[in-house]
Amino acid sequence: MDGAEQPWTRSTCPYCGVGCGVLLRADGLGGLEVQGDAAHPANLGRLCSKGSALAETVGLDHRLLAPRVGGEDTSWDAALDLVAARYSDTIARHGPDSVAFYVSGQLLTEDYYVANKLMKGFIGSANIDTNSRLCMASSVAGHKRAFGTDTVPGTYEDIDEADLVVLVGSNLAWCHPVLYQRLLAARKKCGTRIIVIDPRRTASCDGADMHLALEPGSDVALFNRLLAEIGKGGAVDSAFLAHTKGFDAALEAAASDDASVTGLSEAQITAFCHLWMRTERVVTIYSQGVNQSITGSDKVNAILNCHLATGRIGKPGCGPLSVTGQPNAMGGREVGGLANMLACHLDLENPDHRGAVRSFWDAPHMPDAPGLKAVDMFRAVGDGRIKALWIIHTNPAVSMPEADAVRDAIAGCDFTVVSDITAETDTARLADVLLPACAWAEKEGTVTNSDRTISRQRSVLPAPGETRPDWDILAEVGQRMGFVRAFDYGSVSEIFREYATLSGIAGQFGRDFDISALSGIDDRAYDALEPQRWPITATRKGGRFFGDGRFFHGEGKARLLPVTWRPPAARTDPRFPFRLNTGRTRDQWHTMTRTALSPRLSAHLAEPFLEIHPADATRLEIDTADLVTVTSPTGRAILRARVTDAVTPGQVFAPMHWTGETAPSGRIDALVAAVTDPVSGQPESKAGVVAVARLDAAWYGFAVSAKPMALRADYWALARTQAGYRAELAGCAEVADWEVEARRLFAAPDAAAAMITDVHRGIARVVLHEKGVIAGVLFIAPGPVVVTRDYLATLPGTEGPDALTGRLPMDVPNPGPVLCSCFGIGVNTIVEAVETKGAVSVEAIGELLGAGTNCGSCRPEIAELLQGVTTRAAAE
Ligand SMILES: Nc1nc2c(c(=O)[nH]1)N[C@H]1C(S)=C(S)[C@@H](COP(=O)(O)OP(=O)(O)OC[C@H]3O[C@@H](n4cnc5c(=O)[nH]c(N)nc54)[C@H](O)[C@@H]3O)O[C@H]1N2
Ligand SMILES: Nc1nc2c(c(=O)[nH]1)N[C@H]1C(S)=C(S)[C@@H](COP(=O)(O)OP(=O)(O)OC[C@H]3O[C@@H](n4cnc5c(=O)[nH]c(N)nc54)[C@H](O)[C@@H]3O)O[C@H]1N2
Ligand code: SF4
Ligand SMILES: [Mo]
Repeated sequence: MDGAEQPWTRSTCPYCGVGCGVLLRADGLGGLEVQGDAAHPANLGRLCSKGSALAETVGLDHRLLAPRVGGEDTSWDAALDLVAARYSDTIARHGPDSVAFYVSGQLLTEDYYVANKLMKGFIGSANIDTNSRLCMASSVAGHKRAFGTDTVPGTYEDIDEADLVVLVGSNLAWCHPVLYQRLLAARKKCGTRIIVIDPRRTASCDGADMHLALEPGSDVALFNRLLAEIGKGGAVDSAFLAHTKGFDAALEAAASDDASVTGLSEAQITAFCHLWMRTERVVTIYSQGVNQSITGSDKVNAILNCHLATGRIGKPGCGPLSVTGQPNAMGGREVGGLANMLACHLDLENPDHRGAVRSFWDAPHMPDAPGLKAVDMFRAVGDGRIKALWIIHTNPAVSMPEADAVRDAIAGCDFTVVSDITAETDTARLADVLLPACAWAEKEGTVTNSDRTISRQRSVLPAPGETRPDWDILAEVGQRMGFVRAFDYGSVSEIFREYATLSGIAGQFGRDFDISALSGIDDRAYDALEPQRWPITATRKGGRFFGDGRFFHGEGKARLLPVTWRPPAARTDPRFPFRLNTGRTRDQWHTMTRTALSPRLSAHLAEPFLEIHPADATRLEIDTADLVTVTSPTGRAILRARVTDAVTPGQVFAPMHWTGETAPSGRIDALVAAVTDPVSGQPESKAGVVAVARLDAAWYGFAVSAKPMALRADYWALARTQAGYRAELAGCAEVADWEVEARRLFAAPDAAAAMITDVHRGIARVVLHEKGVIAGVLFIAPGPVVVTRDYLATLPGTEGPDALTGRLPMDVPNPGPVLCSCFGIGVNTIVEAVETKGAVSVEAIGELLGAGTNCGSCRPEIAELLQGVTTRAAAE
């Protein structure tokens, strides 16, 4: 097959909630070509570093290709019969609430619909919850309290048209990079002001007009001050207020709150309030710094209060915009994936809604009370109330708070099923039954992004091995449990039609989510479905909500809510003196099962780290690149120290990505307490408390190899490279013989060894050659290993004459750590361009080197580097 002659297929990126359109083409060799889709309204052709590297993540070597029971490959029939029998049997003996599904905002809408129908309609329990509980639950709760429904009012075009964009608890530059680039483009064109509200300085602060580094968890107090000022300062829109209730009570609560808990100066607070009030067209974008808090729902309502009081909602360039994290977080909300909702924004606890869904599904029994929310669900797994658990498309043994306890709970569950694309995850390793799912480019369906745009995912690669789409696996189990007719789906489009029809019933109840105009689409029209924003009815298509003042509470009015600040659940004390903040890095996706396959993406930040302020580091005698132990009341981690004033004293930040597969001591959720917002049930993943100390390591190591390594050390972190693998290591006990250890590590007992050792200085270097080329290189030092890592990483598979020196030959320039992952351009190359070639702007560097000109995700970092270099030059 000649790849070049294949037509491009339009699909959607499987990562973040921006929902970028991609063009895909199979290369005929099992691989994929990927481009941005210029015709998709979310990205107009742009992709970020993760989207650009998608082709590097579709290989099959890590894939789960057949069902497994008890670790042995088996047939689909055997595996599905077992799952159905164990579920039916458990329900018969212990009732429907003794079983559960834990699913994901990365499932396609059709997968999600089937899972929800099976649990709520046919098993008769509401024990289906999703990782969106860790992500969007507070926004859902806030929206429902304010609007009467879970609606995102605005659109991405509002970002283009706004005069002020406020980012609250959102590192948009790294987590929604294409939207961030869109914001920067708007700023370039019309001077949009940007305010970032985040306890730490992030890449999103680069170029912002104001960064308010507020105390963690104090957002309610800040927005309450804003509301109080709005009340005083005449920014109230009285005509719009007629469409709302609760203004006086909300204002009274706001006025009683104390903005000093934000830790911001009066001048900062006043400047923020004035800019916000003076600017009519303001969009407030918020994300996990808002949602992942025990006051997450209140934070959301404090923000919504300000938009409602000023009528800045549902109009061009105005409004609150909760950006969704996962590609189908929004679709999951629409389809009723959370334990307290029904499909199409219908309410589980409303008897009319329940009755309508039940008769539509012809369901035997429907639960009338919400099921267990994620944290409670895993507690129930732990104490034996849940006896059968099916985990689909998520990795809770890593991503749930108190992850060690969750891991133990899953391991101890009577019967655990995991559907995944790989068996190599912390969760999959605990499963009794492992079901192989088709991956992103192999399956069909729809997703909804942050601005309600529904897009198609389309398959371009054949389903490898025995893999099947998630909806198909779920429907098969439903049928084998005896619900033959309800789950007799022949295709994904059939599920979509059923769902669209149900949304029409929701529409008759006056719900916002109505796509009933699509209920009759045939397979061809479904195949050709263009990206479009809901609602999609005979009379209405897309657009904004609420500009007309019509809301979804009883009398059609919105609610302003009286809220007041509460501190995070955990308090720092002398035993745990630091506030632990957690979040994301630019080039990794969650638990790294896909992005870590890409050498390019792995080059950005290759191991788990802890950002700590220089003052704290000095006090604790921690140097940059030291390893530190981080201890909380629930767990312990070892991380690499990154000494930086991006965090304020007393606060530390760690990424969420590393796992038992990539860095077992870096599982940060082991340290996060499972405390939740009482309204939304969302855990407080951003405000733990920890102690930090320098690790008393006997040795530090750095290794590169052609094949996977047999890593065994107190600390290790593994990453892919173009030539194979690289690993950071450290141990607290002396090692007697480094050659023996290297042979074990690289599984190369007969390799030829070249070595340098200096026992007194604690230095060892071992290079192993097999068949004349390097199989592995191990460098050991008493402290953090100083070596040109990027050079060493190129050596496996080469003759590598200079390997023992660890230094580049004189004629090879050292590019330094990779900053631009699209073009693989390192820090040193950029610095050189600034210092010797006069490239003094991000644009000039782009013209000279290409860096930052593809996805743009690294532009904030280039700007920061540039500033550092030019400041240094000025000082010299
Ligand atoms: N590269 C990358 N992109 C992603 C993902 C990924 O894994 N990798 N995941 C996707 C998903 S599912 C999600 S949910 C989104 C998340 O996207 P974001 O929410 O933007 O990302 P986070 O890094 O989790 O957190 C955002 C910021 O909240 C700040 N914060 C912490 N506490 C507070 C507080 O009390 N108040 C305020 N105002 N801010 C606070 C943190 O310092 C952090 O910078 O990203 C999506 N995009
Ligand atoms: N400390 C801390 N913890 C957090 C957060 C935080 O900010 N801080 N953020 C939270 C948030 S917002 C989120 S969204 C969660 C995310 O956390 P998770 O959902 O646990 O993380 P993922 O790595 O996205 O897990 C997806 C799994 O699905 C598998 N998979 C991929 N494609 C398919 C498919 O097509 N079908 C099936 N069946 N499986 C597939 C992947 O291999 C992977 O194992 O983490 C939460 N945890
Ligand atoms: S911004 Fe990046 S990760 Fe998000 S959808 Fe677009 S290409 Fe994918
Ligand atoms: Mo998320």
